[in-house]
Amino acid sequence: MRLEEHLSGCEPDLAKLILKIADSCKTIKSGFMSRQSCSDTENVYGERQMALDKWADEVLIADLKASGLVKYLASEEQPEILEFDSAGNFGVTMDPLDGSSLIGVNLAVGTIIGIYRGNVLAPGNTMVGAMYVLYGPLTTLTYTVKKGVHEFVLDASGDFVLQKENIRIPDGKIFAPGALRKEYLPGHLKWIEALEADGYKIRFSGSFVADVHQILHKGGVFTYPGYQGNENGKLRLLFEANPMGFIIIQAGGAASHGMGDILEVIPVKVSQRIPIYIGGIKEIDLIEKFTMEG
Ligand code: AFP
Repeated sequence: MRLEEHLSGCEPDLAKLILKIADSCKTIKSGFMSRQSCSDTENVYGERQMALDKWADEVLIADLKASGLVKYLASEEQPEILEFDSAGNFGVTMDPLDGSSLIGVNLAVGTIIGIYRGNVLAPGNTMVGAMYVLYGPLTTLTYTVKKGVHEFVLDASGDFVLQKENIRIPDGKIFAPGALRKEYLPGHLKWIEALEADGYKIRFSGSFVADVHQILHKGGVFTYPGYQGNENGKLRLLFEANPMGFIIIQAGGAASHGMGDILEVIPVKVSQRIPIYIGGIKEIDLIEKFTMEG
């Protein structure tokens, strides 16, 4: 089944928006080849290339502006929320190319999207949909509109076709821990030691979207915690934590900042950072217990 057909039961404008973003992601995917995956360097023809993350940002901004569906657009690459003169009223958050520092070493990267009605400076639990596209050996698109989490793969004819429907996060013993161990806060260290004692294996690629995708399929937990000197961690609430947390929660998992649900946080600024724990409910319950104990 193609993505268009799968979205046929969805509210028409929301379906159109998801399809528009899917098309933009196909353009981004083609850019990895045509733009020689260079980052502010010269390609084989001696032409100067714009960094792929900045180019992907321009592709999405242009497409979403032209769609007439989006009024507010917040991008990790832009300092302010963009506002379009549009008939539609969707708000979109985007990380155009998460993990972009890995492009040079050919590891998986992705595009992360959150969809709101109206402004995006709102708690994650007001999202009406979220999706990500992962550019790995295959290009996959995972979306939710609060009716399950579904995954599509880009086939040779350029269509996203259904690969897995109603994904549920399984039990698993993988952990993807960001930040430096010597800078862990006490509750976090205790939690990491508990996971290690329980036989959890490390799988951390440096690409949040790829690491969370693996957790969605194999179980376990991703974390980029707050750490000494940076109690809010590294990753962004609007662009990374909320959309991926929303998807994992829809798949039966949980998303926490260590003290409670990430999706309940009221953002105060676009670039807000937040400690992240995303994955299975039992791992999230445990970190919240350890964090509360101090
Ligand atoms: P880039 O987009 O600059 O590559 O950053 C990726 C990222 O935001 C996220 O995808 C990773 O989980 C995290 O940074 C990795 O951070 P460290 O480099 O500190 O491990």
